[in-house]
Amino acid sequence: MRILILGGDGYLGWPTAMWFSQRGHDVHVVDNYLRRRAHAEAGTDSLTPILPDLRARVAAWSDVTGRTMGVTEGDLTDPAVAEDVIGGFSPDAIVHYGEMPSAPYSMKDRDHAVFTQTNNVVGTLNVLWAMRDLAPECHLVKLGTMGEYGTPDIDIEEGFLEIVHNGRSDYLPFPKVPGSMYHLSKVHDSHNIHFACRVWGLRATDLNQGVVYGIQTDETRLDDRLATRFDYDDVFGTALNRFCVQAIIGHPLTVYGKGGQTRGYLNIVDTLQCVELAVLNPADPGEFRVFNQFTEQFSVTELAELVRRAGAEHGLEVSIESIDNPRIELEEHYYNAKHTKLLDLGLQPHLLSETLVESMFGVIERFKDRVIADAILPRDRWRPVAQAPAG
Ligand code: NAD
Ligand code: USQ
Repeated sequence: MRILILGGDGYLGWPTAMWFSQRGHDVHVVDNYLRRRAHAEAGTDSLTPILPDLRARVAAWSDVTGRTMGVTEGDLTDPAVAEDVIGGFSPDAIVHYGEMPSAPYSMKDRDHAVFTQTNNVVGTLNVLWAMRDLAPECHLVKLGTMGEYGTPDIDIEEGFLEIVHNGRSDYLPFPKVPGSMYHLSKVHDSHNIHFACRVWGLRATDLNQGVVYGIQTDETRLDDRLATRFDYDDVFGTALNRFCVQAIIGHPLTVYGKGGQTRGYLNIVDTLQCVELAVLNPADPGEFRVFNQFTEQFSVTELAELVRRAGAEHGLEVSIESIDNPRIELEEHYYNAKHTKLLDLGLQPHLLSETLVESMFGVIERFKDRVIADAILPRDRWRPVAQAPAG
């Protein structure tokens, strides 16, 4: 198949591009290096050293495997970029990772919030219009997030919910009550994509993905030059990845508030499997499918305890510290989200274990001299100054 990977320079996009290329697909990657620029501006960096740009990465990929990929360095918010690449490459499937993915980044201040929503919503609109006019048969596989649903006090369904109201019933999108300006951008995307399917007959799968952890995939292991980025800082690092780095450098694990915040999680190798399952089993024309993409749910405290146990196995003394929550979110809540559709398609989950965490420790230890310790503790608070706790 001809597969276009938007955001192909990112944590998930680069391993996905290699995964499909290794399996004989014709792959083209697009990125504008937003993630790299955001790190440069903040004085942070990936723990794993990565090659300077996509051209260098693709050259290394060719060197190691004899396979190649097309590259476009461009911004999806520019309609000409979306049109040129979608019209020129004529993809069978578009895997769309190309957005700003961080909740803390989107909540820093007004400018970051406006940028996040503009970047994500406009980029996706440009993709939808280019698909409508230039590739109407193509299947869009869009990375959304479990955070679109928020933490409602009822079970979370996979995208849609049967609602009975005043004696009538309908099958409608599940209510979305997200927890950040970033997560909101994904809700806006979902509505726009659903609209494009209903009105123009496009086909799309919205992957409501949980929090991803892990560093290595079969392809990154082939050669150090094929490594994907791995972030542990307060803005772009995600919970388990951060905790693993903290354990290795002897920093107390930073549980925000009471630690009862519960989310769906999955291994990066399962992201690749899920995306492949979605691509190989496309939605029908006019269909907007939603899959909840995670394998297990954990509270933050459960994750921290697991990392502490894995640390003990590894000879590390790991402490856990509850710190003032920089975010505004429920710290104790009900959470039960369905996630059967990808299992029905054949997903074989790689579940979280102390052994897996120890294998992450092994990679992190190799690069621990690169850790920027100042970037561990949260530097921004979401609460407006007027609402900050006294003292
Ligand atoms: P990432 O930042 O590493 O990857 C996104 C890539 O898209 C970056 O390389 C960035 O430069 C590029 N990009 C952003 N805006 C662009 C634009 N306007 N034009 C072209 N390229 C652009 O993030 P990631 O962790 O790999 O996440 C990938 C996708 O998956 C994101 O959409 C994110 O919201 C979603 N997601 C991630 C996780 C996770 O835990 N990592 C969980 C759920 C969903
Ligand atoms: N948390 C801590 N300590 C930390 C870091 C995080 O307690 O050091 C807590 C957060 O407060 C939150 C939970 O852990 O309650 C998850 O935070 P996170 O930073 O790991 O994940 P999140 O902000 O939700 O965002 C990440 C990705 C995003 C994706 C989302 C999936 O950055 O792209 O959309 O996971 S989900 O969480 O399902 O919405």
